[in-house]
Amino acid sequence: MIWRWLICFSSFVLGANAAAVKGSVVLTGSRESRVHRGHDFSGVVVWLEPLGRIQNAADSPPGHPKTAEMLQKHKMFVPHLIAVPVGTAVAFPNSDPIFHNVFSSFSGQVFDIGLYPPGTSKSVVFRRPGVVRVFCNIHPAMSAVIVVTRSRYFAVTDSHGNFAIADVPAADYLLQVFHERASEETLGELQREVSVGETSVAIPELSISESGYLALPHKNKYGKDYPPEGYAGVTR
Ligand SMILES: [Cu+2]
Repeated sequence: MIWRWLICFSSFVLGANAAAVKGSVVLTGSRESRVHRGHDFSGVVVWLEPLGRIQNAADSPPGHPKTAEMLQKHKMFVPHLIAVPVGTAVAFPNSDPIFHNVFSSFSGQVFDIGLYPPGTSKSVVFRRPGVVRVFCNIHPAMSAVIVVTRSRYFAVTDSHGNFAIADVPAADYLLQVFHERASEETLGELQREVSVGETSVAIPELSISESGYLALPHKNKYGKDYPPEGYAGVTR
């Protein structure tokens, strides 16, 4: 009995009973030309939430790096979207010759790391799973999304819409999807259970509609409209 347990444990630690989960995403009904003309299907997050007894082990694998980076460059966050597991410290280096700020007032995680000068960086640790929309209090056009997943088994689609989650331990999972320009209802319908064994799993193509999406202006960190440029000494 002890030997059987040891073999099972070793298999998990060494990743013997693990496989890749792959698939692709298609975006439809988009108003963005890079999507409907350029067929750029990047930026969709796909992740696997373990179901059942493997959950704790799969959520806390040894040696997993818990840092990530989102640059501030040319008055943009680069990349616009990242996905990280819970507990990750995300650094926001300021690569511009001007001051920037990073804040979020959305439910995923509320924070404000203040104004900081060119060539410096500040970090935030994301301790709760959820979708965190990130802004700069000076530049209203700056926005980004950080998807904090409960599980480490996630991927973000490339420009072709392809994703691949490597080394997923054999178990049953709930596949979940996030796309910035899709409704919660649309994303909810894409959820499905996935059983992972010793061979790769191919997920049937995921079609995500952007129809009905409207980008709304956000407020500054005080919950108010951004002052117009030039007003009260505001320069951007
Ligand atoms: Cu800024």
